[in-house]
Amino acid sequence: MAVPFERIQADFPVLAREVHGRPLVYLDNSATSQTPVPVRAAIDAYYAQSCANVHRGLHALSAEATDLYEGARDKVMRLVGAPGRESVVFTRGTTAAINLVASSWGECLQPGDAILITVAEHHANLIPWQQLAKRKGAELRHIPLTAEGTLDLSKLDELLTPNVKMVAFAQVSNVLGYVAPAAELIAAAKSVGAATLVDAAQSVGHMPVSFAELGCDFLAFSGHKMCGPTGIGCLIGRRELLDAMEPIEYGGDMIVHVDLQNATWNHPPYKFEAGTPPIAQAIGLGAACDYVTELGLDWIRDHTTALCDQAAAALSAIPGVRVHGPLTGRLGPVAFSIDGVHPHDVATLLDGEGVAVRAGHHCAQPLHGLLGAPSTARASFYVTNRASDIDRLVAAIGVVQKVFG
Ligand code: C6P
Repeated sequence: MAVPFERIQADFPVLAREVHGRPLVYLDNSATSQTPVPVRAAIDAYYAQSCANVHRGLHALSAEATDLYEGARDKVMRLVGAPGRESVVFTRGTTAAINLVASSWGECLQPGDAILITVAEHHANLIPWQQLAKRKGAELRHIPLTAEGTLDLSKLDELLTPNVKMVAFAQVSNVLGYVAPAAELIAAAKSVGAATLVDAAQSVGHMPVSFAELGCDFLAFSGHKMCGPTGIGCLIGRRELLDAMEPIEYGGDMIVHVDLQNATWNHPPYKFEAGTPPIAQAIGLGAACDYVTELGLDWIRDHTTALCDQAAAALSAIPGVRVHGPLTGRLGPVAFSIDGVHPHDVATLLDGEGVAVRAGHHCAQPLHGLLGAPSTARASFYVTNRASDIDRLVAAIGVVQKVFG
């Protein structure tokens, strides 16, 4: 069911503010989404009433904080269909989750093994595998793109040889906005016995995502792109793999027994959560899980896709403007270039009109090399947007083109 914009306005007071004397149009959601009142209230309630460390104290506040923190884990488990709460590891974000897998699971790689990713990956799902491949004498292979800017699976059989041990890809590209054929990729990876990691930074909280239904081995995402706070994300992992993996950080809470020479590890997820965790942030993430569930993940996906389709059509109809990636079916980001104008100038002039977009390589430098544009401007849509935001974007692009003649 459609969510009325009045409800969204009430939940996101920031939408009423002005920047540079113009009403704000926030189109940088793929970088970080806005934070609704219920999420901020959950964080505030922890600090106001239950602020204490978790898993340690025998006093009431510590017990409350532990319940809130572990309750957030249950909410994440339900949102993404994780097989159990021990499969939900809290991390700093997607980047930390993928690095954890590459550093720990990656130890099983041998010289001559291969890792398969795509040419469109965010650096967070590229550099950890590059470094692992170098360390282990493994090969890093890449799935190419079609001319339209979606994944080209026509050569998958050639790329997916039996020595491929990991297939890792973004479920939604943070530049091209396509939704990857995740089920097909995971099934193909399984057919050669490869493990799979889904970078769900741009998909969890944007569409229904189920770890169980996908059948992948690892899933990584961040709180701050799905109405949650910064500084928190998750690695969802298959229990057998998490059991077999070594921790990559050592300290409090991740042990069972320590003597002066040796230590034994706690079970997952605690084995991977050394030290005081981001307690308030995890509680905020739990509230964000409630929030996106209440709005409805089908509605969020349909609403966002409809806005992306409209934006891609409107932008590509402007002479001198080029949209990168498919014109339909995108989920969130719409990257574009304006002839003769540097994307940083585009973003600066749009900001002057009250329209917030991102410009740069969006942490996907190799992809931008392939696009033939060292950087692009990117408008990205989410629950806080409506069709009139596209009108404001188009009008502001008119101003940019006027300034640059
Ligand atoms: N992309 C963007 O503006 P972190 O920074 O760890 O929360 O998320 C990293 C990350 C991983 N994968 C994908 C597909 C992503 O989009 C991101 C973050 C932001 O596009 C910030 S660079």
